[in-house]
Amino acid sequence: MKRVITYGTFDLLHYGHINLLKRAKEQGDYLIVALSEDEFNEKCKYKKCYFSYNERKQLLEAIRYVDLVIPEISWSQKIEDVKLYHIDVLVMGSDWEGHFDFMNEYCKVVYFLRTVEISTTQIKNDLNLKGG
Ligand code: C2G
Repeated sequence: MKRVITYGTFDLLHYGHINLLKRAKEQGDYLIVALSEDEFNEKCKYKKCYFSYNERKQLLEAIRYVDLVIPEISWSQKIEDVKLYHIDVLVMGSDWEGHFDFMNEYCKVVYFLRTVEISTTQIKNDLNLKGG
C-alpha cells in the first residue's frame, strides 16, 4: 500500500483544496491529511480560521480521497510523521515549491500546481463586496 501525506489548514474548504487532495490521492492508495490545529494556525501561521479544527476535520473526513486526518501542531513534525505512518509520498501545492525538498531524504516529494483562481482570501473578499 502506497501511503501519501499532505499538510494544510483547509479553511474555508474550496475546490482548490479538493483538486489538491484528488491529485494527492492519485499518488498512492492511502491519503493522510495533517490538518493544522487552531493554536498552530494562530501562533505559527498567523491564520484566523472560520471553522474550528474539529469542524475542518469533519469536512475533510467526508471527502472520498481522504483516509485519515491527523493534527498538525508544529512546522517540524513532518519527518516524524513520515516515519510513524510509513509515508511514501509527501504532496503539497506549488506555493510550497522547494520548501519541503529536504524531505526527499525520507520520501518522494511532489508539488502540484495550485488552483490559481480560487483562494480563501478571494472568497472572503467577494463575500464582503456582496455583503455576504
Ligand atoms: N491549495 C491549492 N490551490 C488553492 C489553495 C490551496 O492547491 N487555490 C493547496 C495548498 O498549496 C496546500 C493545500 O491546498 O498544499 C492546503 O492549503 P492551505 O490550507 O492554504 O495550506 P497552508 O496554510 O499552506 O498550510 O506545513 C504545511 C502547511 O500546513 C500548509
